[in-house]
Amino acid sequence: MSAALKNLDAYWMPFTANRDFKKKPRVIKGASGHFYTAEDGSKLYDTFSGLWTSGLGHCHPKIVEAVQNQVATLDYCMTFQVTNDKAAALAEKVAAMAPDDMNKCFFTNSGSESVDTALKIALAYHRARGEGNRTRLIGRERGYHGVNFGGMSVGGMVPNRKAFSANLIPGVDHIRHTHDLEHNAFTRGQPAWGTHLADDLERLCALHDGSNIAAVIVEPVAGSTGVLPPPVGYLERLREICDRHGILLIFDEVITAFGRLAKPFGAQRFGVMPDIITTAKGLTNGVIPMGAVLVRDAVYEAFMQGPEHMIELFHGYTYSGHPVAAAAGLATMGVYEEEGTFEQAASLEQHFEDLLHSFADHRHVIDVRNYGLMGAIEMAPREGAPGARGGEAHKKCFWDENLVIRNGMDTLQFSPFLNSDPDEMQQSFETIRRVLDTIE
Ligand code: PXG
Ligand code: PLP
Repeated sequence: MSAALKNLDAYWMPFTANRDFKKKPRVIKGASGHFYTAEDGSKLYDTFSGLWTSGLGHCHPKIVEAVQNQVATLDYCMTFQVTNDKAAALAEKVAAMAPDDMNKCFFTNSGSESVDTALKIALAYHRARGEGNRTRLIGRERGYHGVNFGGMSVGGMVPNRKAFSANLIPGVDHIRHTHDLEHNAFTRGQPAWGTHLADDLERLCALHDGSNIAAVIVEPVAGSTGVLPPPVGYLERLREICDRHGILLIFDEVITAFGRLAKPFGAQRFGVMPDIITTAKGLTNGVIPMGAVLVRDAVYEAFMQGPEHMIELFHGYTYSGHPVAAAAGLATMGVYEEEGTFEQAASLEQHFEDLLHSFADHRHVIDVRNYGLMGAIEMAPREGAPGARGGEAHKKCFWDENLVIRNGMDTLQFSPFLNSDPDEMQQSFETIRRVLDTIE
């Protein structure tokens, strides 16, 4: 490590095996396009677009320029009772990209904040309409909705919840997830089996009475848990059940928005209209932290009553609508349009799917899943050591092959750049196969 970085003692790294990492650290100090640069100057190809964040590649010159200009023009501006031109322009831009009558945009600083904001909007919406009895929130097993208390509670990631079990917010239930190897292994795209699992929601409506349920939150394609595309007709059925019972449907699109599914929003790809959409990540290409919650006109209008001088929603973050983040967001939306990024993402899907599914014959592999530019290769766990095989694959790629991949336990996840070079993509999968061949 460099002289300046003698060790990482002071640094408590997020979602990391700290002791293991610090035994043999390798720190990134730069990035450009599709590659990171390590401290020793070596270049690492990034198969994960940051952390699902950076679909346009790293240090895109147009976004860099916009951020540099903005930070020298208006570095910060309160957005409570005052606001700035960039936040206003980005809200207009993103609302215009959103489906149908989803025209209002509330800014946050991350996906976790977007989720907690959406849950609060859902609860306050029903109360504003005189249905304050609608307090229950429904999530899904294996769902990931960030790490704040609301999102953790509706989320279904067991290790993320385990230490906080007694303090999860009350009044939350979960429908089942849709992962079933017996029926769905090696499906390309949406599985045909599993649509009926949406009926779990009907069961919870019967149990609690639907009139007590405020909202259901799902990822259109579950990402963090290892890429679970929705069964054919599943999201449609959730929408129908929500309509029947007056429940708000929230799509958590922190991963699926902004081109990952070759459309501005997954809602458009699936043709299913939610009431609220949460976003982050691709909103600024990961350059500056920012999230946004989009709501349909009817949701917003429900709040716009009472005396006009009064605040309608007692919620907001110091950095909601930060001008530098918003400038990054505007530049990102500009590049998506100018470079035809979403069309480019669409044109890469078949190649990506074929590369992923070429692993179906590998001795370790028990499932391959994909949708849009989201993909996963699930390996069988090693006897008595779940996660070891995936961890070893990650380390070998990182250390021996200068390739950054992401593993959740024994599932390798892929989030290629929306503007990937097909040959680079192929090369990265050839490397991964070589690595998987060498590990037990
Ligand atoms: N909702 C969804 C659907 C997400 O994917 C969040 C909320 C939380 O966003 P923030 O910005 O607070 O992290 C996410 C984040 C992985 C991985 O390995 C995915 C996420 C975060 C960390 C790891 O797939 N997604
Ligand atoms: N804690 C204290 C003491 C604060 O004053 C504030 C904001 O003013 C917060 C927490 C919340 O911070 P943020 O708005 O950045 O989420």
